[in-house]
Amino acid sequence: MSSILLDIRDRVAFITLNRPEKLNAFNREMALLLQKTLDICSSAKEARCICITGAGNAFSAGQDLTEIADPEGPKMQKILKEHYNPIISRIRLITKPVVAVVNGVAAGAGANIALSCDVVLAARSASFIQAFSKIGLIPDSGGTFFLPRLVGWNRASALMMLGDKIPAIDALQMGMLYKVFEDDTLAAESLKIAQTLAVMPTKALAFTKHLLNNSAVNDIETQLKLEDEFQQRAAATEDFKEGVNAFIEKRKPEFIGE
Ligand code: LHQ
Repeated sequence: MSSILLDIRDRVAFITLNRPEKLNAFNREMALLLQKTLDICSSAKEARCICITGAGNAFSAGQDLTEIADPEGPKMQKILKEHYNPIISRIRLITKPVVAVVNGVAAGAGANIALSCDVVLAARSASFIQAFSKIGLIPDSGGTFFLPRLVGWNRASALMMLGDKIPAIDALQMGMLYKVFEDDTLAAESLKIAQTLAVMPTKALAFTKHLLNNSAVNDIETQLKLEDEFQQRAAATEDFKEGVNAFIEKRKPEFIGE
C-alpha cells in the first residue's frame, strides 16, 4: 500500500498520509511522494481544493525517528532541504486552497505541515505537539514562521520550548485552527468546507493566498500596492464577471475558477 493516497472527486483532491502503524510518521519515500502528489494536485484542472488528512488515528507524528537512527537512512543535511522545506513551499505556493483535516495527533513536522495549510480543521480528539525540543531539535517545517504569527510570540515560545501536547480545543482558542468538529463529524464537515472552497473563484483565492504570504514580510505601503495589483488581476477574471452578474440577476453564481 502506498504511503500517500490520492483521490480526486467533485473538484476536491484528497491526500491521505498513509503509514498508520507509525502514526503516519514521514520517511524519505513518503516525504518525496507527498511532494509529487502535491504537484499532481497543483496541475490537475479538475481539482480546485486540496485536503490533507491522516489514515487511522493520527494526522502525523512527524519525522520517522527510526529512519533517523538508521545509519543507512537519509543524512541530517538532506532532510529539511529535500523532505520538509519543499513540502511547505508547495503548500504555500499552490494556487488552490489547501485544507488540513487533522484527525488525530499532529507532532513535530506533522504539526507544522498542518499549520502551513490555508484552512486548518481538527477533530475534538486531535492534538498538536511541537515535539522537537523533547528530542533536542529546533522546530522546523516553517514552525518558527507560522506559529508566532498564529498564536503570538509568547505562546509560540512556550509551546516550542515545553513541547506540550495541546488538545485541539485549546489550539482553537489560541488561534492555531479555524474549527474543531466532533470526531464522528470531522470528515463530513471538512468535506462541506472543501466543496465550498472548490466552487469558489479559485483565482481570487490564489491571489488572496499570495497576498497573505507577502503580508508576513511587507510593510503597509508595499502591501497596499500589491493589493492594488492583485485586485486588478482579480477584476479581470471570468469569475469576477460572473459574481457581479449573478448578484445583479439575483441568482447563485457559477464560478469556473478562471
Ligand atoms: C513512531 C513515531 C515517529 C517512528 C510514533 N517515528 N515511529 C526534522 C529534521 C530532522 C530530523 C528529525 O525530525 C525533523 C522533524 C520532526 O518531525 S522532529 C519530531 C519527530 N516526532 C516526534 O518526536 C514524535 C514522536 N512520537 C511521540 O511522541 C508519540 O508517538 C506521540 C505523542 C506522537 C503519540 O503517542 P501515543 O499515542 O502514545 O502513540 P505511541 O507513542 O505508542 O506510538 C504508536 C506507534 O507509532 C509506536 O510504534 P510501536 O511499534 O511501539 O507500536 C511508535 O513507536 C510509533 N511512532 N511516532 N515519529
